[in-house]
Amino acid sequence: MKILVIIPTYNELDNLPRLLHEVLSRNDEVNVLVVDDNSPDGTAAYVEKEMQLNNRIHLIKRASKQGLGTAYIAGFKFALQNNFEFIFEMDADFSHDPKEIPKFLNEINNADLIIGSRYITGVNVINWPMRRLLLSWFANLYTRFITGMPVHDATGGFKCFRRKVLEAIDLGNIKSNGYAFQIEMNFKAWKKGFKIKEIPIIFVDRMKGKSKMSRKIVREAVTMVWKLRVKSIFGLLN
Ligand SMILES: Nc1nc2c(ncn2[C@@H]2O[C@H](COP(=O)(O)OP(=O)(O)OP(=O)(O)O)[C@@H](O)[C@H]2O)c(=O)[nH]1
Ligand SMILES: [Mg+2]
Repeated sequence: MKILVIIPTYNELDNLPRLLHEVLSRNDEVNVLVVDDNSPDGTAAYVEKEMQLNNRIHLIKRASKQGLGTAYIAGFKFALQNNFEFIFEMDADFSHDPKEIPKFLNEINNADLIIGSRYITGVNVINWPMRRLLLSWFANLYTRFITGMPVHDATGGFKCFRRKVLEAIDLGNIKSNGYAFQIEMNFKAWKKGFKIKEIPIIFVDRMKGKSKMSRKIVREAVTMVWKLRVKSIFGLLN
């Protein structure tokens, strides 16, 4: 069983040392790929140092900040080239608890994509300001309504894909980069008939480092759900 946890980073030096330890120490079969966008805080240099001590750590260094979506696409391509079977998406900021990884691996036996969901058992979000929580919650209601996709947390970023899902999706044709990226991947997997399962997670707001959320990312998601719906109606989704 080859497992890869992809962690995109931009200035996560405050979080990454402990996160890498927690992810890698729990399961010998887990590899980690950090996709860093030339973080000014030296995140990549730290990873390079750790790579010398542990061959389960991998790094893709990109020249500048290019967004979460393209970072994951680069990570997915690495996963496919290197024969990984189970591929995780995970944030670096401890919003996603490494202890949950075994649960995902257990559930993926009966599904193709596992989504860690903040909204299937009430609202499992800790320390978010009410404004941010409402935005996320309504964004998910809106997404479900427009796309018809039976997913309660379509914007979440703690997920595990089976390799065949990533093989089936045209990664060169993924258009979105922020939260919309998560929606687009889920929607395409769902439309291709893959089995998606949501499992409850508790999401904790970042304690350290800075948020990279922006209005642009929200706007992108608002229009993307319509594009996905229209394309799928006309059979143009690939
Ligand atoms: N490589 C790369 N990683 C990014 C980029 N933007 C965000 N990230 C990483 O993606 C993950 C999620 O980003 P966050 O800033 O936590 O975004 P968020 O979870 O929506 O917002 P907060 O938790 O409030 O900060 C983190 O590990 C970030 O370091 C980017 O442009 N490039
Ligand atoms: Mg975060």
